[in-house]
Amino acid sequence: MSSLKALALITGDTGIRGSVQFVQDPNGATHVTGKISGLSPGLHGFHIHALGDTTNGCNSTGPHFNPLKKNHGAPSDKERHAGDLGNITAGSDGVAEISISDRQIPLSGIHSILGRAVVVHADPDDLGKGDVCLLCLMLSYVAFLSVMLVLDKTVLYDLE
Ligand SMILES: [Cu+2]
Ligand SMILES: [Zn+2]
Repeated sequence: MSSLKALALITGDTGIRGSVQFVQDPNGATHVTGKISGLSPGLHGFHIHALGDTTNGCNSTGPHFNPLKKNHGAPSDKERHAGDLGNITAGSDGVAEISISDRQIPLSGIHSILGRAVVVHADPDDLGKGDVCLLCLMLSYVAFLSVMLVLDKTVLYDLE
């Protein structure tokens, strides 16, 4: 079996740039690795949103990808959206290194994330522990500060 691979190249208005690679193992886990620079130091919510429409910033990418109709949570929670990848952390240099392995974001099949949006938020994700309104506020507030890329504009190919 070969692995599926997708690459998201991220550029933003304010000097934010980076790349995020998604590689799906034949056993089903998807490994997410990459580096994004130009962020403010600290935590940034990192999600797969349902829609690949980035014409109106974060707002047009819809809610978190949630094919199983669950509640928002942390990546390690049983109750979570498939798109809930938690937070990435930028150091004092504004660089976030990403290294995530997750079983709910396949690149193939009926719950595939291909064609959806990768969103890096300006603000931290409360991981479902806080107030729901705070999360909504966070999502709308970050619309024009978010960085995202639609996976179907990227390369999908087989690794031998
Ligand atoms: Cu999000
Ligand atoms: Zn969520």
